[in-house]
Amino acid sequence: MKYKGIIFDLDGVICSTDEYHYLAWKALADRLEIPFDRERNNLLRGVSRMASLDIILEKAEKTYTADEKAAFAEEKNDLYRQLLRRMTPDDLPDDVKTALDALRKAGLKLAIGSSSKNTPFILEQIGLGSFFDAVADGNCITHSKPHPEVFLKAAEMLGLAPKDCLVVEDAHAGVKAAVAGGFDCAAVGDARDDMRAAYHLDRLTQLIPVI
Ligand code: B16
Ligand code: MG
Repeated sequence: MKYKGIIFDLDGVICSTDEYHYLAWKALADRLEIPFDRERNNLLRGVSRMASLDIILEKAEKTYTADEKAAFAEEKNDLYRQLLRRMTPDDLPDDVKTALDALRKAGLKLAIGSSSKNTPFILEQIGLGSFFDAVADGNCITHSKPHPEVFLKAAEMLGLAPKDCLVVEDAHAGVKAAVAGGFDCAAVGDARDDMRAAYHLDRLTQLIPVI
């Protein structure tokens, strides 16, 4: 086999929480009368909560204090978590489930590498709370993507070198992070055509012939 482990991004790769991020940021931006649409939302993929807020506030007409910004981030996260509460194992797409089961059966170690501090909650909601061999997330890093820290941490938790792991990402910031860390990357979704990725996939089951 070409790889010993696969590190999956969470939002936008394993499940569609990216839509919930959009709805929660959109509600905040509307309240503050700041222009925000799906195109700008794509800039937030893989980027930490506070860095995402800074990108949104670039379009604001006034500047905000650190305390105001902390309150905005909390307001967005509260709304986002209300939306996450609706998720169930039915929100795990069939194609993702089939791919995860086939890759595990093939003997690969499987990990999550996500910028999200809500990762443990999301994995519980979709029935994958104890599925992965390692989970590196926003709670255990100091630099968010495009810094490679989260993927390096996941590889270390798996006991594997970056060259033996494939990263699966939907964000340009995530593809950049993977390549910076010395990983091959399979790009899906919004980042599918990112030229820095080694593979460009429409569905996760397309990983099976790649490995
Ligand atoms: P939270 P990923 C990222 O997750 C999201 O893509 C990004 O939009 C979000 O701002 C970030 O997590 C932080 O999420 O507010 O839940 O800590 O794509 O790296 O799995
Ligand atoms: Mg993502």
